[in-house]
Amino acid sequence: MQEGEKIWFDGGLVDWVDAKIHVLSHALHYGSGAFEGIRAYETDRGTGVFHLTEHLERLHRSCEMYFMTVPFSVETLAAAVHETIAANALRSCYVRPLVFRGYKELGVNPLNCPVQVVIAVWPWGAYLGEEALQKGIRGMISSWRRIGPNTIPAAAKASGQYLNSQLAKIEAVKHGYDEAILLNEQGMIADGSGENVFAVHKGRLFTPPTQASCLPGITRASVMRIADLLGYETVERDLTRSDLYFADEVFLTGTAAEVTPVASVDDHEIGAGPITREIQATFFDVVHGRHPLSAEYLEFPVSDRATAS
Ligand code: PPE
Repeated sequence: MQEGEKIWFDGGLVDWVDAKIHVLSHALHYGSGAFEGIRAYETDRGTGVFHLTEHLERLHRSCEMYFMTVPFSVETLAAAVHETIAANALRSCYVRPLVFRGYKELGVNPLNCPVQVVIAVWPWGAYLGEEALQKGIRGMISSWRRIGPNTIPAAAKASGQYLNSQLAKIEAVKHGYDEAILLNEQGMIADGSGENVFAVHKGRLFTPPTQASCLPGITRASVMRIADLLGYETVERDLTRSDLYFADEVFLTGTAAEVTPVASVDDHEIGAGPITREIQATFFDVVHGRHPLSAEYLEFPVSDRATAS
């Protein structure tokens, strides 16, 4: 990770090296946090943050699941994100807001622990490697099942969820694959360890519904809209692992992963196909401010908005 200058911590900027917490913080022991992954992209109008408000609204919802009252409004956090990007002099970056239970007492009951908020930004290139964006990754169906609606609900992007993702990712990497795809308890495709999954079959897109225990991805929703504009219908329905093996194309979506083709699943060759490429190219046009959807999807600091109008 490339070290930056400043991190926003509980209401103001502190030096990167001073953004520290106590080792007995509740979140460290029990996973009691919720976070977001957001990307900011360089455009002709300056740095635009992709779906900033929507990400922060999801963060507020994730916290509500665990009765963590976020001490800052979505508007305050949005301004803080722009402020943190500017303070680190970055034109494009990954943005990581994290809300967590801090230091007061230990024991599973989190309710007496303070709720703290940090926002960090850093440059983060292609999540699964530059080559993956072109050629696609090697995916593996994990032997680990995805957390479910009555264990740890996927709809809240909580820190503790990612132990499930880590088990799957470790298994995939140790077996020589790039990424894990998890099935839910019913045996249907749920999610990648950090991405949503799409299959292309005869010119139509298929993706698991949110009831299948996938994260309701913001990139997923954006890609469905982009696909629609390009004339491709998306069907949300349960997918089996063989639906992926027999698909014409498979790709992953996520803030970090953007639109990444899947070249094979469990060694069944699929290859990066033309519809994935078209959607990926349009997605990059949108995020870099070169598409009619950019105006709706990218958010700029309020002062820039005033200058631009
Ligand atoms: N599923 C999972 C399990 C997931 O973690 C992500 C995001 C998505 C789907 C896609 O959601 P969205 O970003 O709203 O399109 N994963 C974040 C964290 C990755 C990490 O390694 O950290 C991300 O992409 O920022």
